[in-house]
Amino acid sequence: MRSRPARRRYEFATFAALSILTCFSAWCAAPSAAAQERRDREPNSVYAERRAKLAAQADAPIVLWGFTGREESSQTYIFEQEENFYYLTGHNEEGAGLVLLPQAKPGNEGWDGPRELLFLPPKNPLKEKWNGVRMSPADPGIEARTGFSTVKPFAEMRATVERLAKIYPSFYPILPYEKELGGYPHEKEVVDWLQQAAPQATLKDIRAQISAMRQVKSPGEIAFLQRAIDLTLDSHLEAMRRMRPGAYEYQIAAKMVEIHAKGGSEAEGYAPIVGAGPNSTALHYDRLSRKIEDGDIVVLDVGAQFAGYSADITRTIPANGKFTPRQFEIYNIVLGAQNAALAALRAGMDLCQKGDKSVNKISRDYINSHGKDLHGKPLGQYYIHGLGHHIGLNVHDPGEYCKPLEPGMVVTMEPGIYIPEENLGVRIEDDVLITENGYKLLSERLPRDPAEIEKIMAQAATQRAKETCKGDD
Ligand SMILES: [Mn+2]
Repeated sequence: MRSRPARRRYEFATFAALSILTCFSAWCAAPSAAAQERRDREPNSVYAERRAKLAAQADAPIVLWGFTGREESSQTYIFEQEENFYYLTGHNEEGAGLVLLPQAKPGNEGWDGPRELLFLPPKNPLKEKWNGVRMSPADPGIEARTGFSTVKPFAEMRATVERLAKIYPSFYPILPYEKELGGYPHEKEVVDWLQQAAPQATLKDIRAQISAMRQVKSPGEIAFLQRAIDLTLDSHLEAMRRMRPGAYEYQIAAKMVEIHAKGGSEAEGYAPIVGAGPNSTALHYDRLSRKIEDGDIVVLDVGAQFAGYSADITRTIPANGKFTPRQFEIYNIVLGAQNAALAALRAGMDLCQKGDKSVNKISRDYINSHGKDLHGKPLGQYYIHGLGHHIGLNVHDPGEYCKPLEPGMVVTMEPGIYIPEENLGVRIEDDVLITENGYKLLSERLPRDPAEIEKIMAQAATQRAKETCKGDD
């Protein structure tokens, strides 16, 4: 699920305290690593290829900003780059800018400067004492490190745009969504700035072109997604083993987050959802405050992020290890709907609401033709969201639902039935790579079969009982 990621952060206070402490140590004199860089990223050549591919689709300069680092005032906020900017640069620090020129026209176009420019904030030793080391334009080897042959101080970005405005009648920023009132603040800020620097220029939107590229994943992106998914499968297996009446929802979530972090995940892909009993019917339930009761069904929608890429996995399990007959019935209808969609899934199909290519419709038809609610009505009315969405740098990556799926796309398959009247919600969510010949279930290792889930839970309960006995001796 999740429409926008609400990421869980480490405590800023601890982070700041550590920064201060390290400044008194020898590290302060000779800092070795940039604090914000990701542990893993793709090679610079991959980002450079993306920029070239994007620039080839534009007839005017593309002008983008990364996030400034002032996007959130929360004390637990840790910087994470604007996704489109990251996709094109692999740069994960605050206050950067990017200008990409279109392919040069034959003859003298009036510009003999570089065709790609990265702008970074200047070195600020005082700030670095608090926040750690950042890359800056004057750093030796900054070109090789960033993969840009031209790296300039951010303050020079405006003069560059002013010069370009004399040559090009238009620019390509990412325009704010019109449907949002005034647009997201970041996008609006860039556009305001651009209109001041180049008041005569026409602004065109580059969002669709970047979004289309982001939908088809590179081998490196697929590898990162698989890492995020593998950690998530580990945490879900552990949640199945630990689940029992008396535990609190947040305790289960905390264990899952710990497993992600231990395995190298830098953050959660989204705020964990662990919803027991009535909470199983709230799609994005995030209070996690309920003491799980005997007889509850528990929806666990929890996913790790690795190197910026988010898994999105949901399992639904019985709190006491055994589905009631009604829970079992509804679970199997959701599973049947997922299997029906998977059976038809391949390139060329889509996630549209309607149509004969829609795997979404296949899952909905299955749910409407199996089982009934307490009033004898079909269950489709309780399937209140779509079958799936793209995942990637955002857990809800860009992607048009009615566009045919292509090899290299990674989407979720997540039918669900939520019946508040019965305190019964079931969602099963897996992550799938579309391939040339069909699809690959990237989350296959995590059981979906209810008998298999009950077996894992029973084995863990036996083990727990043994350990309790030992403790008594
Ligand atoms: Mn999802």
